[in-house]
Amino acid sequence: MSFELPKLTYNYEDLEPHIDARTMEIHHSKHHNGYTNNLNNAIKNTELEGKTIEEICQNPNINNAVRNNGGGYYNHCLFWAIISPNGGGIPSGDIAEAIKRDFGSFENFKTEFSNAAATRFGSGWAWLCVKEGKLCVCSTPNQDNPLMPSSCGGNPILCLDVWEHAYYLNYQNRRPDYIEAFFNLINWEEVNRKFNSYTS
Ligand code: MN3
Repeated sequence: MSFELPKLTYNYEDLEPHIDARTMEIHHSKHHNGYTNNLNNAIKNTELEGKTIEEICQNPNINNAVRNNGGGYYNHCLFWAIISPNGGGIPSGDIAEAIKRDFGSFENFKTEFSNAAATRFGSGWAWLCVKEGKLCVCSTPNQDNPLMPSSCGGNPILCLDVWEHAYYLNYQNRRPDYIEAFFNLINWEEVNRKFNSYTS
């Protein structure tokens, strides 16, 4: 069994004007597809073949090819799942209560997450994780993620890709505008489902 590029539940143009169709097409069909193929090649005939992507990311002995492409595979799978043309707004349900409990307010969470995304130098990701039942925000370089041993060790439930390939066609150097637009796409129902899967 090898990893497969996930099909999106929306069309490339459906996230406009927040993420443009051309960026989505290149990001999914070229970048994510590349990580997927390179991951499959990097684990072929090794002890990692047949492991889940979470097990691969958590393995402390992975080489750079597996780390970069396994991270790239996992991170983009989560990213596509937690954005939606029908997303945005403020969360409700258990995740809303946990955000209020752990950040004080939704606005405080938004500020902390946006700062993590804006201040990640170069290429990387911003994350909302569940760690020991509590929410936390962090960022990682390159295609690393919180599951990897050198990172926070939480379970990711929300992420934002801040590589330039994720926004440059539409936003050029205006990363803060892209971060603000991302909040119009967050699929809070899906984030809530992931939150509950790690807390109940
Ligand atoms: Mn990307």
